[in-house]
Amino acid sequence: VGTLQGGEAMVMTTLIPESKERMVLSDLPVIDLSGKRDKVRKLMVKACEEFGFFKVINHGVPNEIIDNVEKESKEFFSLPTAEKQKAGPPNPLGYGSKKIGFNGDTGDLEYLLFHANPTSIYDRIKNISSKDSNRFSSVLSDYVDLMKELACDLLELLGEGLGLEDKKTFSKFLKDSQNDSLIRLNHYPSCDSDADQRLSFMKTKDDKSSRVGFGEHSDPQILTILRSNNVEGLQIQSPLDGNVWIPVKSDPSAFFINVGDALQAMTNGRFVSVRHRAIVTAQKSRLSTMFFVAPSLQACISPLPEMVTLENRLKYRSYTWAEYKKTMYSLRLASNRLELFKLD
Ligand code: GA4
Repeated sequence: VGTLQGGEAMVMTTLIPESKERMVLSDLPVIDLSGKRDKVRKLMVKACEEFGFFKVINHGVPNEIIDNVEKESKEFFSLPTAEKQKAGPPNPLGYGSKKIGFNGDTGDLEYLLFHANPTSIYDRIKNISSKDSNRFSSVLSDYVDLMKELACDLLELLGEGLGLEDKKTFSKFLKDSQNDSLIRLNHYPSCDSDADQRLSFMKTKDDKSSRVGFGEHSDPQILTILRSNNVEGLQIQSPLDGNVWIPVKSDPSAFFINVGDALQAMTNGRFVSVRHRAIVTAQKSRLSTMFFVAPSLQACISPLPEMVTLENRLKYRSYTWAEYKKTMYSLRLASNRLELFKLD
């Protein structure tokens, strides 16, 4: 993916033939945040409408903090299982391995999931004796602070880009001290385990031996900021054809942003909450960090009046974030939760 200076985004819609029948959309929007504000917000709105997904560069988050998070999470995941479990069972917050949610979903990963605030981070990791928990939690808290700042900027740019009367309409949810935002560290072990090696003689030429790290889903929150190490794995569902998965080239120096269900609802369907998944094919293990921007439990999510017109009638009913969470935890990972809030 090439990048242009000054807030240019390049949406290359080069179709690369994978086979005669299948075409793959290979490149996704890249937005240079050091560009002119007016241009940046227009490109962001376009990306959210077309893909529900974009990559940001020149984001201003210092490399040192990003590297610290990667180093600390690598160290954490290499600890003995009993130590990692001291972060608590995933109820849903805590340390989890293979199990996702409460309804039988599984994935080839282990993870840490916390509320994005210093006290809950520290409370979860303070008992991990073989790790300096003060350091681990301070690194994560620093990262969360920067993610909040970046998310506020992005949400305000989107508010402006949509021409909303109050540009803080979206960022207000995150500025609320009761916000339910989360931080998640995922570790996808590499694909070259002994078992894989032993099974390799059974593989056909077409079998690229990929495993599902985290199955397809959309994020329930407002916005997600993802960063991963230099290992591929993330795929987004093509907005043009639900059967096509677009591999996202890894870029450890960038952040990947995706629209969540709540932003789709508030924009009355103008922005799309993109379905995505993580695949494990690499010989190296993948580490990713996600910051999920969520409102407070009492917050009401409803289509903004500005987004409802005669041509684009009211699509979703209002809901509280608490109500949405209850619904999402009662369903499978791949369910289309927002459909249940759709008006006829
Ligand atoms: C998907 C996005 C976030 O990772 C997450 C996930 C959550 C979990 O792992 O506990 C969920 C999933 C996610 C959506 C449906 C429910 C809840 C697992 C699951 C089956 C933390 C989130 O908020 O929703």
